[in-house]
Amino acid sequence: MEKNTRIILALDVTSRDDAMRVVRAVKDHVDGIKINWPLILAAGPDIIREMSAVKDVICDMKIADIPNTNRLIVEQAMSLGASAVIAHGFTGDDSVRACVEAAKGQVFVVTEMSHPGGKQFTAPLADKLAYLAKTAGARGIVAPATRPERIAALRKVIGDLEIISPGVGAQGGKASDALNAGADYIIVGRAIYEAADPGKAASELAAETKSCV
Ligand code: NUP
Repeated sequence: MEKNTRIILALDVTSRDDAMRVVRAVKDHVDGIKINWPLILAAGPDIIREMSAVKDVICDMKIADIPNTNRLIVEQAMSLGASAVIAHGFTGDDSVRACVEAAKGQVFVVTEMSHPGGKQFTAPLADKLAYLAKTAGARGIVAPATRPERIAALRKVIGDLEIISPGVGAQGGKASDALNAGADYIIVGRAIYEAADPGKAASELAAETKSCV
């Protein structure tokens, strides 16, 4: 994935037409597109292939199953053109390793989730989940822009693995805080695709990210 604006678009719209409209407007201001269940269920899995022709696609299926099922899911996502997938780590070392093997390393492991409920169960385990990502050979972790101090702490656990960080905008996090705390990319959904002018929203955000370290 290019590292230019360091913005990954969370394309959580629920029709192919909306997806196309938003991507057309913002493609010059984002480095990648994250696709989650709402769009996959609304538009069908081929949307992964279609979007991967425009930008690198991260499939955010939050894969959380036994190793064999994880492997099957990842193989399908990668064969549709995904560049990387997002998996949960609480399923354990073997399940994460199955994803890593099937994705040839291109896995981001969820650590502490960005929403308030993320503090309940994921926060107490986040350091262990980050360590698991590192030891299992993942590409990186997902860490909360809503709590930049946690990005900095998790960075210490993972060294030079990548951090992608959701929670900017609609969830209250600030792009520059997340990047300055050590995130490689921010993930932004509603603040872009719900804006009256998504292209303008993305370009303004890009001006902010470009001023970061
Ligand atoms: O901890 C997480 N928080 C989070 O918001 C892990 C995620 N993968 N996400 C995803 O990031 C969420 O599912 C959504 O697709 C995106 C954030 O969207 P928004 O809050 O910017 O609209």
